[in-house]
Amino acid sequence: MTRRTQVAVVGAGPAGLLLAEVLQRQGVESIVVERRDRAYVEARIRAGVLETGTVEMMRRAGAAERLEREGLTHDGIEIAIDGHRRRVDFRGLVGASVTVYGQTEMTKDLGNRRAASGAETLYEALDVSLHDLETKRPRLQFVRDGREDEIEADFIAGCDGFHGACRPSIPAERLGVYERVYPFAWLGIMADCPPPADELIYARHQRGFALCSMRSRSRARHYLQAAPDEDLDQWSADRIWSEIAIRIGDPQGRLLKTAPLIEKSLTPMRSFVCETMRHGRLFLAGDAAHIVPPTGAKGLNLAASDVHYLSQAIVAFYRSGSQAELDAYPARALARVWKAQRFSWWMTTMLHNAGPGEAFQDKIHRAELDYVLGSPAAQTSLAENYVGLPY
Ligand code: RFL
Ligand code: PHB
Repeated sequence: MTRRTQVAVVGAGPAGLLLAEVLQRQGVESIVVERRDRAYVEARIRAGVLETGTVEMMRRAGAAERLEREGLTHDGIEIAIDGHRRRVDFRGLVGASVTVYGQTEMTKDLGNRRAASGAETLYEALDVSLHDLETKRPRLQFVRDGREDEIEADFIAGCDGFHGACRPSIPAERLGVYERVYPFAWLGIMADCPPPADELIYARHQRGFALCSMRSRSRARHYLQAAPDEDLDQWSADRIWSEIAIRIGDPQGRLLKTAPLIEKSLTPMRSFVCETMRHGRLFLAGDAAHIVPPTGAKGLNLAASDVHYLSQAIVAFYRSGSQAELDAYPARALARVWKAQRFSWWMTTMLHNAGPGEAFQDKIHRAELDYVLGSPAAQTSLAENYVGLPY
């Protein structure tokens, strides 16, 4: 059967659901097509720090009620160098803050909003393929419940993440891609215990980077710099907790509470930008077009800013018939993407150990961090980028 809609959205992650719901509230209809089932999508533990702009996008999607009630406002972060902690005061420096709220919760809220509005989300859609992208009637084909299905749309939004089907549908010779892979990864854990401080602690230590984050006052989310091929079986809970304690400067474990691990995973670190965010009537948004290393907490927030620019362009098209905003989408989105790439790369290199044979780099990065913590001007720049550049 062939379904017909205005915007066919591939991927029900934050980018896809946010786009579909923001469009819905502006009278533009869409169908979302997702490879996994809803429970899987909503349980994927990832980001946790939202910029003001991302919170505003949740409002524009009509899905911010619980976020406004349960999200934790953070006015700053702490940075530890070799165990000595200092605070960077975002509110004092730039008059803004961030909101700590799990990506899992954000996806659930958007999924509920979408279900309540009666708009269609087709979960467990397999073998998605894109067709006729350079015509006015692009199509999506896929298999669901063992049957072939098709959507014909005015536009296709590629919100299917880094490993999705949309970016590979652009002819290789048209793709402009920039990439850097880092020689380290993050070992991440989650546990039901209070975090060691009221705000996040980013730590640079001779033994490697550590981050103490949270999902709530009773749920901690922590990360340790590890090798990209680290064997997680070598990391018992005790070893992980004591390593975090050392790296944040709390070797006696006075601040760091512990609890059984409810998750343990390894995340590779990569910077990636596909500058071809549009091909005919296909538009990419979020991780489908770009990946940042997580140190600056920018990935999910970039997905939200892409959705801001893309939804504006699509709505303008339906209101005025003009393509101008659609034509401008890649340049507008990329201007912000590259600034967040720079910030994420800078935070990553400054806070991690560069590894064996890189003693000079390590000295420079440590000196840079020392400089930042001693300079109100440098801290202002960090704060301005961390809370999110304006749209
Ligand atoms: P997603 O979340 O990957 O969603 C894409 C969706 O598309 C589906 N899909 C397909 N559907 C149909 N057909 C196909 N062929 C498909 N292929 C894929 C997938 O199943 C999925 O549901 O991309 P999206 O929506 O662009 O969202 C991006 C964010 O998820 C990502 O940038 C962040 O999680 C990155 N990130 C962080 N970002 C922040 O802003 N702040 C943070 O604090 C932060 N911390 C993190 C992070 C990412 C992490 N990991 C695991 C990569 C911490 C970590 C550890
Ligand atoms: C998280 O809570 O998962 C998190 C927080 C800050 C980051 C990255 C991840 O920079």
